[in-house]
Amino acid sequence: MSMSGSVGAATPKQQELKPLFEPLKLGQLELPNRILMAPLTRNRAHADGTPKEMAATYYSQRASAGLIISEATQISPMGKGYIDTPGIYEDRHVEGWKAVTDAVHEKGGRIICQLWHVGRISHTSLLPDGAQPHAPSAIAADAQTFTPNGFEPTSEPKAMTTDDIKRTVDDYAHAAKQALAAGFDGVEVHAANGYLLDQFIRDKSNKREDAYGGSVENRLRFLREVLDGVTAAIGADRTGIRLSPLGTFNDISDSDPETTFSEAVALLNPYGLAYCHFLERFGGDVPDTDLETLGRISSGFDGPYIANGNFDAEEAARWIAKERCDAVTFGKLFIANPDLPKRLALGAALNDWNQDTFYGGGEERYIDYPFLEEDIEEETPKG
Ligand code: 8OZ
Repeated sequence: MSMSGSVGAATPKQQELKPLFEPLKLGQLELPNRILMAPLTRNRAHADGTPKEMAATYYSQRASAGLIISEATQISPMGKGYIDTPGIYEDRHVEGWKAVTDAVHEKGGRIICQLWHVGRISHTSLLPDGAQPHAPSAIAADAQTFTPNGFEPTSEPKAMTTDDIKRTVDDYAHAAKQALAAGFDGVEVHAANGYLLDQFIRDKSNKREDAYGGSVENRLRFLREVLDGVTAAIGADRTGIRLSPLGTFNDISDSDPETTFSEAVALLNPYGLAYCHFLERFGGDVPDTDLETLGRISSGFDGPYIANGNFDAEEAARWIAKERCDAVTFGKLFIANPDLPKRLALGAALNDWNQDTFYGGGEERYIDYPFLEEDIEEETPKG
């Protein structure tokens, strides 16, 4: 029996989606397609930050992605900002993640770990000994987080000392090594969405008067030190980065984002990173972003560029065909369709996602979204 879809001439739809199925090299990583799984917070880890067994099922079900970027994973106890997110600093975290990376590799996939420090987007109830969250400046975010008591406003942060900054840089490097020890194929430094690195970069949240604040160069100093630490620990060709130059999530903004992020991208170039990844659009009730500005900023990056933000497959293929990006990450589509590349290759229908089970919960709508075969079996009348 032959696979339908691989027989005969390609349909117009298959022709349109062809750019998604070209292989791509990102540093050390060789991807068989450009349909990547976005980092997705799911809040299903053990309270101590160790991934649960079902995470191995969840990620390995999605191993046909060109690349899986893990959910945001804290680099230290101070990096945590939400209930039941995973960590990658303790050896027990490494053991837990090893089961995940092994399962993905057994299915022929690739997975990297997104390294996360939330900074001021946290709550004292989530931090060691009820500590105040760390931030560039002692300015609370007008934002909420979910804690053991439900949604709560984020706590008043304290301005990090230079010793705090040094320790945090070391925590990033340590976490990167732990990620490789856990079998990840690399890491993505999360410098987006109003978390710690982004808080240093943008001038709404960084009012420091020392070497880490003021000029754009100074606001980028912490990012530079983190990248120095991470790339020295595991190599630039296993390190990617995620930025959200026009994002406003978590009460963040910059008075001149094009200058700030063009300089950020110029800073990245000499490292020879595996890739740069932007959130370009945010969906929901967030106003449309200026895609032209984002295109100018991202085109300053010398290496592979990955776009994210509510793409459907057709639009992703068009962006790749016109070289606006090299690959696209899909979030909600991968939550609901573990076999997304196959469905797109065959022009098959897509499952809908259930928003109520994105954050927290158990196996339901985590590891039970149907594969194509199951759909067909269910829908084919028996006898
Ligand atoms: C949604 C809920 C909690 C965290 C991000 C890590 O925005 C997140 C996140 C998203 O990058």
